[in-house]
Amino acid sequence: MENHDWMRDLKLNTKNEIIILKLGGSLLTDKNKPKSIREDVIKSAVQQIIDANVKLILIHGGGSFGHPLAKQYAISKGIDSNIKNQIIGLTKTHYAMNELNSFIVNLFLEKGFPTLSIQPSSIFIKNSNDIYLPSIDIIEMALNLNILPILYGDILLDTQGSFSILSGDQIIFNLCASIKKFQISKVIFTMETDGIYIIDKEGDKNNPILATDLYSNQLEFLNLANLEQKIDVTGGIVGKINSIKQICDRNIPVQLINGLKHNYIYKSLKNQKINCTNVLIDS
Ligand code: IP8
Repeated sequence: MENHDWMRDLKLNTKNEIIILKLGGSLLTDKNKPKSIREDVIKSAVQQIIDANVKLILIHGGGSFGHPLAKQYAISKGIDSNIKNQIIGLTKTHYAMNELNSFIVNLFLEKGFPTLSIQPSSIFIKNSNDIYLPSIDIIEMALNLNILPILYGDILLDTQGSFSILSGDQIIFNLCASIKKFQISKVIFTMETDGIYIIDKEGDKNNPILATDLYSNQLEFLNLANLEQKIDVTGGIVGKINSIKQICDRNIPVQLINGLKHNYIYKSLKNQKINCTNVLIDS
């Protein structure tokens, strides 16, 4: 019999694994109408997370809550005295994100599921181009207590006397770099499509195909099909691919799934097979 490394198996099985799940803002809200919630979609996502009952960190995006205000007051460009009421616009953007977050947190509470809402603008700091997370302790302590930490795209204050927007994707990347007490088994991005669509070399431009399994080193060479930009102040599909690359550089696989498809969030959390884009780590 082959010499089996049981100790290694044991270590693998007892790993303290967590998943990071991002619910995209354009999935949760109607981007055509400011501050409009897609209640059925959010309720279904919350129920699937509760049913899956796995250790995770939940991040949600801004959609029609954060993005229109961030755009109106040019928050991501930083302080600008030419923009009337920009500081009040900054705080309005933060408040709008809190409103969306409270709606989600309340749904968990109604079902008796413990969550802790963590305001990213209170724990992240910007210094020039760098984003810092001085302490990960609160998040790790919540996970230890089996409380679901929920974070969201937010405003970001800068030590240089300015500010910016902190997207859910930037939060995820920082968490991947900072979490030490848990092993992140994968990051799931939930969107309104099945994943990344590409056009084959000789392929028909009008007939894009879903890239189901990709290696992270293929990401920069993709012939992307879904390039259309949304109202997103933080970057569309190209921005998403950059975030995925950074996560994969930390040896964490990424899955892009359709949050509108029946039970896909549940199935992804339970590692069941679904039609989606899997970004695997190249060896
Ligand atoms: O939707 C942006 O977060 P995202 C948050 O994850 C704001 O990019 C405040 C616009």
